[in-house]
Amino acid sequence: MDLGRGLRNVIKTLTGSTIVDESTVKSIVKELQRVLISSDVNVKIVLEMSKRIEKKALDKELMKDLTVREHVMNVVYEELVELLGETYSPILKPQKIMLLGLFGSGKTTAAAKLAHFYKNKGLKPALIACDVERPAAYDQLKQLSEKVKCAFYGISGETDVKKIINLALKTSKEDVLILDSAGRSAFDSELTIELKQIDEAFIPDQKFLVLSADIGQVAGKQAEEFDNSVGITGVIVTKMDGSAKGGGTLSAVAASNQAKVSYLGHGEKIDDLEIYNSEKFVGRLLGFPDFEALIEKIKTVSEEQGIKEKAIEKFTLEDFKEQIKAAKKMGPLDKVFGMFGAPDLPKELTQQGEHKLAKFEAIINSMTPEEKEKPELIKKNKSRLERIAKGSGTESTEVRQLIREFEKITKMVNVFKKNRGMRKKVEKMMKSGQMGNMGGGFGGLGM
Ligand SMILES: Nc1nc2c(ncn2[C@@H]2O[C@H](COP(=O)(O)OP(=O)(O)O)[C@@H](O)[C@H]2O)c(=O)[nH]1
Ligand SMILES: [Mg+2]
Repeated sequence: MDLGRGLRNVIKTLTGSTIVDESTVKSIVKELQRVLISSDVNVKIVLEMSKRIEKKALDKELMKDLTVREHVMNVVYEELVELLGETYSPILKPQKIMLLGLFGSGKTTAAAKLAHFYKNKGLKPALIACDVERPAAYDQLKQLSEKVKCAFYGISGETDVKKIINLALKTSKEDVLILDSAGRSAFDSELTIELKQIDEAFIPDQKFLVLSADIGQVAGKQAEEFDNSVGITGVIVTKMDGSAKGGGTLSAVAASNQAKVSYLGHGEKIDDLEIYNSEKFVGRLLGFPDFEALIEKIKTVSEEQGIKEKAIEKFTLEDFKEQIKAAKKMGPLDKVFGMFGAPDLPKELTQQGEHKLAKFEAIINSMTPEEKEKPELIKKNKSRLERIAKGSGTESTEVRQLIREFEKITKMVNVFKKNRGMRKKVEKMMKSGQMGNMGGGFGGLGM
């Protein structure tokens, strides 16, 4: 199953390129469509996603430190995660788990796999046989419990699920109780009644719907039906080993919005279970083994970029307020700014007493977020001026004065920002600890 070869070849052509050009993006999208449609993903969904990928790949700004190839792959990845669902984090504490699903979907096998999984995580699992429809079900689960080497609860021949559950709840001492229920060949009211009985008697923390990967798009409807009957908290997709259609099942589950794909089963053995991981799955679907590493890199770069972008943001009144707060702790402002080599600071500001600074802070607190962003709104508007003055217990002349001073500061900050030499000097001082507690205070100045 190498669905992604075509896609890999197109993406390869991007190595070394420095711009994202339309024709390459188009051919990537075309290959991706082929991959997804042959994985039985709904055609309409694929076409919608294609449009989004094209637009995002061309519009989104290229992150610094990422190659064009990585940029495009990231866009594709984000959309595929949207399509196929996010990575699942299993709950690793004592709990009661109920498995539900139609005949042959892999419930009983999944019950044993989960028991094995939790056992490996250091918890004590137990299996409870509540498939009262098929006589052989009891033996099947009992044998599996021997393989896992875990506790087993059941009453051979019993048809009342409540009796079995009561026995298990009374006598078990294990941490993770995993209940296997009966299926049907199709969803019906009889099954609903039985599932509700189990739900009420067992009171599970988690209800996993077990679906076979080969059912494809029908998975969405099943997720809905089971969710409407007793509610589901997650989905286990089994038989991922035998079919190329896993994408169809996963995307249908994600699109149904009922619950997340939690685990994937890929074989008949008890250790053929994995936690659903979107990086891994998408990488495998597309045939990119290095996908996880790429996503890690992108996460790091975008975090750094986030910090950088914040640093060059516009200096706002909110920042100004933070500066005032910091200044109150630091002492006379002129001294502080003097150290930066900025002697031309407005005298009115540097000589403000503490009282004045406190007033300024109160004034800024009385502004709306929009006013803080655009103080020019206040300057020309008498009712705003008065409202802020009243709110902060000041005069409108004082509000005006604050805005004037803020404007002066903004100008100064802009000059400062442009002066790389000065910035370097400050950074060095901050690093060497000479500025001590001032570091935090001046971060917000956008330096
Ligand atoms: N290849 C493969 N077979 C599986 C997987 N899970 C279950 N099976 C097989 O599918 C059949 C039905 O599984 P079972 O657990 O009894 O389904 P149930 O009726 O829902 O309890 C059995 O033959 C299992 O061995 C899987 O992940 N991969
Ligand atoms: Mg079964």
